[in-house]
Amino acid sequence: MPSVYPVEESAVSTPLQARPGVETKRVLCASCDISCNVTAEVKKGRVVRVRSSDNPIFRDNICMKGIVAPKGFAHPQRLLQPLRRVGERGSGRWEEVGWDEAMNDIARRLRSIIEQHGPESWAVSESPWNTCTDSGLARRMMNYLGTPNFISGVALCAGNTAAINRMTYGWFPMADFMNTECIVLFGHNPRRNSWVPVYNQVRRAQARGAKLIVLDPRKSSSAERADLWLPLRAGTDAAMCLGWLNVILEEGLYDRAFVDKWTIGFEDLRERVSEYPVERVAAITGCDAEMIREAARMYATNGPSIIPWTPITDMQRNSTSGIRLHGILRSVCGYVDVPGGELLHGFHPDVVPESEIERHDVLSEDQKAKQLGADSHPAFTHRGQAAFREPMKRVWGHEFPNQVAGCYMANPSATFRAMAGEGPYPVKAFFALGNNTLMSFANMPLILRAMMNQDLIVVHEQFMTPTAQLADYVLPADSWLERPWLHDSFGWSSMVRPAEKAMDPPGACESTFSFWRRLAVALDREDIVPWATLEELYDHRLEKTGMTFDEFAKTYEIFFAPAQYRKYEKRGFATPSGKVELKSSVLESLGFDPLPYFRDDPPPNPEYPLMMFTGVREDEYFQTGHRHVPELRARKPEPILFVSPRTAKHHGVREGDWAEVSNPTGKISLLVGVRPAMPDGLVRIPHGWWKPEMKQGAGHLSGALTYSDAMLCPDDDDFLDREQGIPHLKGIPCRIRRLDAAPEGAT
Ligand SMILES: Nc1nc2c(c(=O)[nH]1)N[C@H]1C(S)=C(S)[C@@H](COP(=O)(O)OP(=O)(O)OC[C@H]3O[C@@H](n4cnc5c(=O)[nH]c(N)nc54)[C@H](O)[C@@H]3O)O[C@H]1N2
Ligand SMILES: Nc1nc2c(c(=O)[nH]1)N[C@H]1C(S)=C(S)[C@@H](COP(=O)(O)OP(=O)(O)OC[C@H]3O[C@@H](n4cnc5c(=O)[nH]c(N)nc54)[C@H](O)[C@@H]3O)O[C@H]1N2
Ligand code: SF4
Ligand SMILES: [Mo]
Repeated sequence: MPSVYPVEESAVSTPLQARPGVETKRVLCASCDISCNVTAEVKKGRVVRVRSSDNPIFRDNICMKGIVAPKGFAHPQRLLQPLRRVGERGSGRWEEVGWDEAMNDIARRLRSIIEQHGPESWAVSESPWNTCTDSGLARRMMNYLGTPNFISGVALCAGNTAAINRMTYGWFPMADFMNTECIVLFGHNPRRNSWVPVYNQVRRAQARGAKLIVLDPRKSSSAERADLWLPLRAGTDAAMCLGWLNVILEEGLYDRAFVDKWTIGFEDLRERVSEYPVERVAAITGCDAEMIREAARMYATNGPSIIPWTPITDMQRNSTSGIRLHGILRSVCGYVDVPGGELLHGFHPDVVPESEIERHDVLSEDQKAKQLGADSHPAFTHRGQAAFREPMKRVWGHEFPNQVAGCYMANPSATFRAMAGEGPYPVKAFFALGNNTLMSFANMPLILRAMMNQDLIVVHEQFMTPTAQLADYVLPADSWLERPWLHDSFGWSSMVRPAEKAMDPPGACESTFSFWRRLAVALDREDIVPWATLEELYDHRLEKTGMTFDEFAKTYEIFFAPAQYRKYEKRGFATPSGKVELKSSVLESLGFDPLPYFRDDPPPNPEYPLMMFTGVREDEYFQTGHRHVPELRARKPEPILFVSPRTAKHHGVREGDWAEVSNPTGKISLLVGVRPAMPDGLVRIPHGWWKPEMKQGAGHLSGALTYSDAMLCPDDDDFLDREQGIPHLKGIPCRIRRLDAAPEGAT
């Protein structure tokens, strides 16, 4: 997702290298969430090959998931027709219906649920990088119909970070890889087949002499190439940052002029930070004190430095403090909105942002107040973000600027509880678009109960995922090769990139745009989605450029607003004080500690002596997807956990054994991989495993109950971040035991 391209002005297209009989299209790969510019080769109306872009800016950016996409989308298991459930929920029996019939019935049932329980009884989960063409329409539909209960995969990844970053300096910044002198990766591990553009930029920066600091409990491939590797204990990132700040403030390595003029709360921060002397931080993190000092000095004196956004901080007990601490480090060192530092872009001034399509102004204050989780964990809900309305308008020209879809969300755990009948009011209708909800949050047993308790579940999908298996309607989705896209970087940067449609969708597959348009029409509310086609909506968003989408896509591969630095000198920061809030007035007014802190693990439980973290991002798959693609599956047929040789020995497991990992939340089975790079006592669990070839329907769910990491992730208070209510996925007690027999479905 980050902007890692060496252009600051709008860049014009490079001619495509055509081969005889082959048509070439410029597309954006959406097989993961980083959206590389790639080229699709089309023969007789079908994409026959995906290759890298001809533009030198993008040429190195492609991975195996992008290359294999045409085969993956042509797979016999691809959903091609709308399906309606027959029999019990999860019975695995379906009948084919037409889109019109499906949408009319969905509209009728949704209307009746809303009449009976209120609009807030309808919740939607959607991940923007999968649905792409939504353009903010899910939120728009929900806002017009009156429900605040939107959740998303972004609650655990970048969306929540966006919302928390604002608490410090009023926007979610983008790291300037091109000009930086020092890169700090808090756990993040981009590779050749994992976020390849970020990987390439880290390599390029290192090649021109930039330093690399990696903080990771295990020796990752990034750690191997780092100038400094700090093997911190999982889940202690916030404490590490407090230690760095201690060094930076004590040794006077911060940017005094910036701090004096542009920040508030510095003395309070200094006092808080003094509670974390390096020796204490060394004890918490398990890292050498001298190394902590060295890293802090390198970050502060070798600048401009960047701490590129990392998902690792998004998923910890101290996520809010951790994210804030990254912002505070950037700020006190003077790296905000300067070349080589972290840039506050704002939206592109000539393109209507998705936020404007979303129309958060339409949802009444009463309905906003009903957003699930807003009372206990408000940080990214409407309540938590309300204080930014005026400052955002002042600085960025929008009252509700959403970034990475994450700034006005309901809390996922609270939403699942309400769906299960354990909330302040019932949620009885649930729509999932481009999100395998059941497996993509914590406490899968709860999500399962929640789904089984619904009156209406609608899933818009390419494949029969475990989530789809529980639906009333499964509607067939198009793919990124089969639709145009106007990609505005999810509002994170001012960079806008168009993608051409390379081929027609197969069967009755349709886009998310089309789904929302159809729903609006079926509800007799065409006024909510007044654009008849996706292209019409894009034309509307591009009006200021004087071009249609078609013309725009032929002219630009990348469209940037000219870079401007230190914009705060004109309008201040988009915080209530107009300054960088080292002490957050917003957190304070919400009743939380306004200063960053470290909350340690709950007391150890001798029954669960090991710690696990989820997150092996396998090169072959994106999250819970892709397991059906034979070329990819052949490379990685089974889910594998990783442990150190000593831990394996101590717990009686060997390389290639099947083992059960369990804790009070649930249990799953995985193959054992013994890796010297793992520290003792830590178990690394792969995310997102199910097996599309296994039996479908409730009770089976194609192996999700046997293999999904979400079965092991708790969401009780000890394992939720206080301010956001985000689950701690980086340090969960567990135990492992060898299994005598392989589980069902093992190869
Ligand atoms: N091929 C492929 N690429 C992907 C994805 C995919 O599914 N497949 N997913 C994409 C997505 S959505 C994301 S979010 C990114 C995530 O990608 P990465 O940022 O690479 O995330 P992970 O692989 O989960 O973990 C990265 C590192 O964090 C370390 N780590 C674990 N716990 C902690 C901790 O508590 N603190 C610190 N500092 N480090 C810790 C792990 O040892 C690991 O080396 O990858 C993206 N790229
Ligand atoms: N337990 C647990 N939960 C996690 C994580 C974890 O490690 N553990 N990781 C978190 C992270 S980092 C992230 S990024 C999120 C990821 O969350 P998501 O991005 O929502 O990923 P998935 O849940 O795998 O679901 C994506 C689904 O979208 C479908 N899809 C793909 N393209 C399209 C399309 O064009 N249209 C439609 N309609 N559907 C499409 C795919 O088939 C797939 O089933 O999950 C988060 N949740
Ligand atoms: S890294 Fe791979 S899967 Fe992700 S967008 Fe790029 S080519 Fe596609
Ligand atoms: Mo992610």
